[in-house]
Amino acid sequence: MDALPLEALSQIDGELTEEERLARDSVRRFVRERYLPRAAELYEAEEFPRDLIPEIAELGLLGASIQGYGCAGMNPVAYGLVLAELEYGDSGLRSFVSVQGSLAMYAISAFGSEAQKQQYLPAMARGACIGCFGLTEPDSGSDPASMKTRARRDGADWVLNGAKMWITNAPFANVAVVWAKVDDGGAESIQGFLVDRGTPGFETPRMHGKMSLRSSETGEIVLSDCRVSEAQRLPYKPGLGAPLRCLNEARFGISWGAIGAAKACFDCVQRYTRERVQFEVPLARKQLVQERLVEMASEIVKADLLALHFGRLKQKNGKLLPEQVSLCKRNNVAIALDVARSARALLGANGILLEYPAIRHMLNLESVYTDEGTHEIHTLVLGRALTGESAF
Ligand code: TGC
Ligand code: FAD
Repeated sequence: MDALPLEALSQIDGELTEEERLARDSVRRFVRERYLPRAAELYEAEEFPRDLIPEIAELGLLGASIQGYGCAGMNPVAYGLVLAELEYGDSGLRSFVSVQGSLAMYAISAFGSEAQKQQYLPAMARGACIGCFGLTEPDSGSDPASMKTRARRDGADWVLNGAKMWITNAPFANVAVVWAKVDDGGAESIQGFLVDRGTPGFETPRMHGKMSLRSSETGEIVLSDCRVSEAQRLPYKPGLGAPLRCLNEARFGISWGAIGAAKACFDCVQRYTRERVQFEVPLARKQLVQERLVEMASEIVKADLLALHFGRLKQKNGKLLPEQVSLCKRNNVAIALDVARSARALLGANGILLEYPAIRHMLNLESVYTDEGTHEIHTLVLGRALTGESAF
């Protein structure tokens, strides 16, 4: 008897438009033909495939949900579907696209001046200019309000000092969106600055030794009396709300992306357990194995439905409540990590080999569980909303 593919079980296809299916399928082809054959090697070598950036841009994936400025203007569901396909390949590949589009480009499109949008967005959509997003610091992760990076006004310029850490794409980014505290006439406020590579006092040393998201380049941003003009400041109402709005976009994308990683793990063990024989029968004939596969499939289908529901809501209303985004990110990343761990276990010893995708996704998802707001931070966001009490 044939095995039922996940998509036949959920029949999500019937809920998608032709355009959404086309966007998903073109990225599916790209990932399976161009990325997956290299995935293990890139992971082992701690290398992001920069040579693929022109193809990623050609597919309209950079700033995909932004309207105008050379961007594809995809609806939230199409954007989510393509991120899931990218993360079927590797969380590092999805992360590159999330940071470029949902964080760096979104910050410029939502909070930048018209001149900044014209200068950066079309080049970023073409992949000719890569961005990164510097919020986290060595002593300020879950609590970005405690950041130490400072911007001081000096005549017509701003002088930036401080250090950002764990910054995706920083080692090769052409422009960094840097969030810094400004002394605003006695009160402190958080503001965003666009710092171009080559600006004196701007360094981005690469971080090595990660055992997760190895095919994503992560670095620091070191700012030592780094001088930028007023034209490089994002001219919006100062406050933490602006970077957090960017995070809403990226978290929404991650909640779709994680499903892609989970599906890659499921597809692998659905095949493997039908082929691998122990005790003279395929593993798939064992009830404990079937139960594990059923749990994995159920959680993936539920995660798909959750993402689709909130995607359609975002499409209709133009935005989601932050708590809805937290619910999606928290649930979908947690189930993806559980699915990856189950897949690793079902593969037995083979599960620890890079030849199979489970261990790579499992280790990657440990980062995804922590970045864009840890699982616990999203629990507290929802806890605050449901009780009216802040427990941060
Ligand atoms: P709080 O007092 O709650 O809020 C401060 C101001 O911000 C507003 N706000 C939001 N606005 C939009 N969206 C949200 N999600 C918002 N959450 C809060 C809020 O209304 C308020 O506005 P105003 O006008 O009244 O001032 O702030 P808090 O300091 O208590 O912190 C809240 C908390 C803990 C939820 C927040 O700090 C947080 O989310 N922390 C987690 C930090 C985080 O997620 N960092 C991610 C860095 S980027 C990254 O990880 C990239 S990974 C690469 C990849 O994508 O693959
Ligand atoms: P901490 O905040 O120190 O938390 C440590 C532990 O304490 C966690 O379990 C956390 O949930 C828990 N905790 C914290 N506060 C509370 C509380 N109030 N109650 C209960 N538990 C709590 N940042 C960027 O700005 N840009 C990037 O591009 C970027 N890319 C990243 C890429 C990778 C691979 C990784 C791993 C991280 C990246 N980050 C980036 C940083 C990421 O956003 C932070 O790691 C994350 O926000 C958590 O901060 P932290 O690591 O300092 O942990």
